[in-house]
Amino acid sequence: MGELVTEKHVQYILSVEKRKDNFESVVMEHLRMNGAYWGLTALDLLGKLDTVDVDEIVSWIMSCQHESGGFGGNVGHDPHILYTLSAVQVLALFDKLDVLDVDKVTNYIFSLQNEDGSFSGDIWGEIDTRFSYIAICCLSILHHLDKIYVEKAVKYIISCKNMDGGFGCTPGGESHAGQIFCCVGALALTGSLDLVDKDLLGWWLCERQVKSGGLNGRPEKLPDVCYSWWVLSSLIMIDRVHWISKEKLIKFILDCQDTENGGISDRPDDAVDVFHTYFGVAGLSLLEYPGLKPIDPAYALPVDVVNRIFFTK
Ligand code: GRG
Ligand code: ZN
Repeated sequence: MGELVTEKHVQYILSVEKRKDNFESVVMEHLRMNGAYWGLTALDLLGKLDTVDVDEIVSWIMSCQHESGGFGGNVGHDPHILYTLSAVQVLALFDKLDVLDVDKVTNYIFSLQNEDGSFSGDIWGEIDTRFSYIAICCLSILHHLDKIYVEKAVKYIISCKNMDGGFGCTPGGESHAGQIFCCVGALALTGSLDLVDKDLLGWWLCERQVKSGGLNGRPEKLPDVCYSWWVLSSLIMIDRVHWISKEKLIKFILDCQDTENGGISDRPDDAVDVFHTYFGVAGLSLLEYPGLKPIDPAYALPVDVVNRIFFTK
């Protein structure tokens, strides 16, 4: 089995951060804030966060903040809760949370909570359990979970639980590993994991491992490196990670590397991108692959960053 080509991945991530004129950057323009989170968290897990210009990134992040308190995907773009979490996470990586006007950000998040406890992603109102997770994760990082109706938020998430033990994006929505990560993560962060049927959900999640060792996001679907994050982090949070083969999953992720130019793809021999590079590295970190910093499965941030948030003050 090959090894993780750490140095190549570092070079790949740094090159994508800088490039402004290639296809991937054009596609990524409106999600640059998410891209920054994926790339920079991967760099940190690889032990190379010190290779970037912190001040430049922090001032770019702050220039993406809207007067409502939310962040856009790039300068001048509309705010959305998706980019707001990425902005807060990147500031946490750099230990720069103190540049934030915490009331402004937390008021923005609270403004998105609905009567039934759910969250909209922005003023246009789309509701999804992704946004429940994001709201809870963001507020928890900012020590302000008390700003929202937590009990109602938990109740809404539970209303999205299915007979198979999984969770969907709204009540009655099909179980999908991505939504399961969001719901289990939100329940973990609010101390409500007792509301999950761990054996039933663990069974559904471990069935996501296919012959090649990779994980898919739903029955009958193809395996994809990003599910090494969505599925594995959920299995860890409910304490059932020993129900899959870690060795086979490590091999699958390593097989998705571009060993020449760096980067990780969704499946072996596909084109690499920053999203799958991050989730491949994050998955390997959860699998305790040597040389990587450990990552927290609920906050999706390196464990040392989470410890700094909660144990220094
Ligand atoms: C901090 C890690 C982190 C996340 C923030 C945005 C978010 C919260 C979570 C997204 C969860 C989610 C729904 C992930 C799934 C993404 C994905 C690969 C969707 C593809 O779905 P399909 O149906 O593909 O197009 P399949 O794999 O089913 O064929
Ligand atoms: Zn994917």
